Amino acid sequence: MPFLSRNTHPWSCTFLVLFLGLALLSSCAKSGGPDAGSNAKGTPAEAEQFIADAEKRLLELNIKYARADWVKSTFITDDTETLSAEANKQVIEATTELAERSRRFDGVDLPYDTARKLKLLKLALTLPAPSNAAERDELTKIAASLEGDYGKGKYCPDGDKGKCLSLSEMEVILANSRDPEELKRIWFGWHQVSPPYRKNYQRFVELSNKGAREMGFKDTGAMWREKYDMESDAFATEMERLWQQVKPLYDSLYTYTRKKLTAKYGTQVVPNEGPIPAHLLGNMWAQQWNNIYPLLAPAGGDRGYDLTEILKTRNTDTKQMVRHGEGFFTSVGFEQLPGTFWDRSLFVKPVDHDVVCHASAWDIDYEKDVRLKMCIQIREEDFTVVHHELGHNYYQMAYASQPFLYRDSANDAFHEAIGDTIALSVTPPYLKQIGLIDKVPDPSADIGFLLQRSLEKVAFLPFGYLVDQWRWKVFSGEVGPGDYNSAWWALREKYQGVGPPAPRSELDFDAGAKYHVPANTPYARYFLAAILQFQFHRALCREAGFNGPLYQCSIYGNKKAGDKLKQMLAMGLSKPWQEALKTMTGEDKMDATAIIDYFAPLKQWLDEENKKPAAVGSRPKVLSEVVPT
Ligand code: X8Z
Ligand code: ZN
Repeated sequence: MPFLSRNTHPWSCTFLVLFLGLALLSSCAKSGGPDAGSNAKGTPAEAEQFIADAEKRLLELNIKYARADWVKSTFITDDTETLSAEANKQVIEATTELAERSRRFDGVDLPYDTARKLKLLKLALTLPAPSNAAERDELTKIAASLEGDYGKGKYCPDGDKGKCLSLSEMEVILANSRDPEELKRIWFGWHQVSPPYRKNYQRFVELSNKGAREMGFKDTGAMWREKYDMESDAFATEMERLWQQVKPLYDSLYTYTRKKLTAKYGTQVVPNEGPIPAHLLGNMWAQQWNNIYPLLAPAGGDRGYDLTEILKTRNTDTKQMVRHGEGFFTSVGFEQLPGTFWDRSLFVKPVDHDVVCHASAWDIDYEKDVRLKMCIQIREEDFTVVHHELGHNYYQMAYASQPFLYRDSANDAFHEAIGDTIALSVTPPYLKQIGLIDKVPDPSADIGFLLQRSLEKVAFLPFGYLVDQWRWKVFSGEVGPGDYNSAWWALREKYQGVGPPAPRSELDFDAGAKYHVPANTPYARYFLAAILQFQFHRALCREAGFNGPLYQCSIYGNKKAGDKLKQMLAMGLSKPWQEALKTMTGEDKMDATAIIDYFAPLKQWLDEENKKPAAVGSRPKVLSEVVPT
């Protein structure tokens, strides 16, 4: 629910979930003020006053909620969960009531902004919360507990409570170990976290759908798809169009990766027939493969530096990691982050209490009190995530001067794409400029650079696409509770060509082991953002007057590109996303040609490599050979 999620301060995570989950679901049809229930049409002047009052009231309640939810997410206890849920309930009640009352302006001829804000308010209200109070409460509680359960999740090998591993610790092992047995143990260990809440999730889906239907939607998934200023079905078609554009690139990367993994582990571990086992790809969800770059690096064309090594050797601390991100934004003309950001953010995983470690960027007061919550580790992956999160924070500050109902991104994928767009400018010459490397590697390292980046960006595409394919099917009932797990793996095999380390059953709940499922955060945004960020990058590079290959462009220090970016960010949600896109790129459609251009030299190289005989077997397998299409 992008418009309602605007009312959620942390972009991407926790709170989004709460809002998407709780708020969505708990619509309390409370009768409101003096005009509630009146059939009389309101006048344009009344509509304007109504919106002004609504914005004031919602701003206050949302700030209260943001504070309570921040405390909850940085200190998970029963009490903080209750306090946060209570504040959330107040936001929900007010929003519900206002949306009800706004109906008296339906069909009235109104000025553009008033009409748009009324529409946003109504969209915010399309929360699938059953009107039945007991069901609404049940749903609210389930939604709160699901994210908490994920956040508290641990794996204690051999049941020894003294040796428990957090998700962060397990992620490090998944990234660095090359022992398939250890990788498998850790993978299974983490995937034990979700079966206990599988039943709750099932109930959550039922109740949420009930709410969505009461609001006139087919189901919760259809409601999510409505949020893109398009017909629900047209949006699904648009996603598929983009996926088809990028699929050949993914296929080339997949084939190459498979060959290298077979060479490393043998066909006993990577069977010639069938998908790549998910525990071998360096990431708990096999969603990004950059951590196994060392296994895949081109023989004569390694990228020539290891940022994790460099950051560690220099004893970079978490604050310096964030300073690097800030430094990029200020170089293109953004202000420094406010003092309160540094005082109030959470950068380090506390040792003595549970927090929601999944990174998120918060907008506490809708002005300057922005914060980062992230258990930062000193490694390249987190260097990139810091840029991602600061993109959210700079967006939040850029639209702070808009009226409350416009304080959000053009659509949720825009919010996800900004920091990543900046991170695309983290090129070797940039790293040299800021003193992180001594020498820019020579051009023979370009393929290594592109390969590393493709393992982060291209490998992600099918995962980004399939998470909501699964959820949409679950919400629509096409996948019933008895098939949650088999449907999840069918999609993972079909799109990613990845399978579980050993057969799974319906006692498992592997989709639930991915944060955004228990947290109820829509995921299509990340797929779209993965494509949009290259479109943004191309436009900003053009603005900066860069003419070379797209992958060599960095807008570091370029105020002209920065101004262009700021112009779009400052629009917030005041115009449909197509207009925002046009402001920055001159284009009004999402388009994958930029990501394809960016990786064109790599694609050519991969295709040459893939023609060569494999060390094991006669020829590297392509995706369609191992996974029936
Ligand atoms: O959840 C995130 C961000 C916060 S919005 C850390 N991402 C997705 C994920 O981790 O699954 C960024 C990439 C995809
Ligand atoms: Zn994000």
